[in-house]
Amino acid sequence: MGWCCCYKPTLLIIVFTFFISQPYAVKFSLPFIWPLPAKFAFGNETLSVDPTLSLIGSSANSPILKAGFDRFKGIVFSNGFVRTGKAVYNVNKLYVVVHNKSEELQLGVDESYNLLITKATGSGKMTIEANTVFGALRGLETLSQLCSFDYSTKMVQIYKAPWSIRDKPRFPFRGLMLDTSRHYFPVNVIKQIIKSMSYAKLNVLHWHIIDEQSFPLEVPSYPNLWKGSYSEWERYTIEDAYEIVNFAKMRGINVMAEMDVPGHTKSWGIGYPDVWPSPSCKSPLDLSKESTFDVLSGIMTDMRKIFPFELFHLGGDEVNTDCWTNTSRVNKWLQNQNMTANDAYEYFVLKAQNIALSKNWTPVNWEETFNSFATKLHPQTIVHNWWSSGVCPKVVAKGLRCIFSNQRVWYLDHVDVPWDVVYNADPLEGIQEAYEQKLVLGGEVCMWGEVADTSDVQQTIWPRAAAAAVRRLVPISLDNWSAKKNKEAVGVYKQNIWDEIEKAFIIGEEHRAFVYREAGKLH
Ligand code: CP6
Repeated sequence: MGWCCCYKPTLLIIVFTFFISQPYAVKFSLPFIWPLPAKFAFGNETLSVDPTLSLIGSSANSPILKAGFDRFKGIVFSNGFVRTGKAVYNVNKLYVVVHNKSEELQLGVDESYNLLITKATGSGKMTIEANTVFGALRGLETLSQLCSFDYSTKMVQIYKAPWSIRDKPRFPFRGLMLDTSRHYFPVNVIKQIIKSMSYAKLNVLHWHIIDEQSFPLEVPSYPNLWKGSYSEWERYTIEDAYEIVNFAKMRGINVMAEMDVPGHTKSWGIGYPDVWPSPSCKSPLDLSKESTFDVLSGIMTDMRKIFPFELFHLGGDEVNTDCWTNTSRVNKWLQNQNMTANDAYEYFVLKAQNIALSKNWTPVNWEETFNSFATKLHPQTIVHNWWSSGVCPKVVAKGLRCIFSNQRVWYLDHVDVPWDVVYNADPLEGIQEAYEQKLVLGGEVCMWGEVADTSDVQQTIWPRAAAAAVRRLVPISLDNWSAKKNKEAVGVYKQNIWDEIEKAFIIGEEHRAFVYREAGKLH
């Protein structure tokens, strides 16, 4: 006999009702905004929000803002209850002021906003003031997290009003890396991931498109490259890529594409075997042929049309040069050039950098390039830490910019890294000087794809990616909110995320069934 039989059902109902009618925000004295804004103040009033809430202000005709507002309403009023004749609401207008009309999304775009929720601002008006439309989107995200549906009044309410919030991110680069080479993710799953990122105010999707295992992207200049995809149903067309970039931009998220060279490239040779040093030794790319660099240049020319973000990731990690020294033709070339294997690695990376620079891109490279030939890297290079601790302090000491992704704390594929460890990491660790701290653009959590597919990728990313997103706020040493309290707050945020996790799972399963069905036809 279970323990609950000892209790009268009425008692259970009373306890249950108490829980439902006491929203979290009332029970705890914490604003459940995730990540917490830079500055905020609140009162003790409850305001109700009209389901016919309208967007007003001179920026109300910006398509990005309008779409953002529609998404906001979809989330906040998702319960299906509509305005009734009798109900009186405290707030029926959202006034948005955007000072700068440019809607170009680049690194360092102003994402700050002020959010004011008070009866005193007019007749039931809320105000978001931002310098750019992307700041206004961040304000909408914060506002949506302050709205909750109250089951007793059947109204969407804002507790603890009036609210005054002034927010701006601590870092211009707050990334999530997705690897679509080890496992293919359908476009709609990538969109789910992008949606989830917007809830945590992450602003860069680092798309590790290609690797050894598969080459899923269409490249018109070299149309056989995507022969290296897993199947014709596990590919991204140019249109798919545009769609992803645009979907992200509507949410204030940049897409940083990666072409990881010269290692991690075996899949290139399925369409163009000439890029392999030999049919039995397939990576790194054959640097002895000029045609190899024509392929690089062709890929970059085509990608440049799709990816407007000024940063382009050239990889450069884990290069094993054995195929160069062990292939006699390539080895002979090295000797003629008077190059050691390390010289050759440097030669390749710098040549790839120059191609990227000629296409008006800022090169990003994994840390091995810095560890091997720091002073030779182009001064605009952004070094991406992953392997060891203390890399960013060395990078900024040399005057270069850095992105923090220490694998011990921010590699999401390491499923044994717990929430607290992700939460407590800080990109500025070990860097004291303000002018050096400025060179750390931010951080990125990495979701490597060997061990995750559509059925579990979202569950592996969240909620730990949201824990890293908190570092947009303050360094841990100045954090007024204990990790424990913030953990309670993540529960609210997870409701949004769970929806997207579930959708991504269903889309993935449908796509898998589709691929099996289509592939079945072939046999
Ligand atoms: N693929 C690529 C990977 C990794 C890297 N680059 C990787 C290495 C070690 C770990 C996790 C991921 N799978 N292209 C390193 C940047 Cl532990």
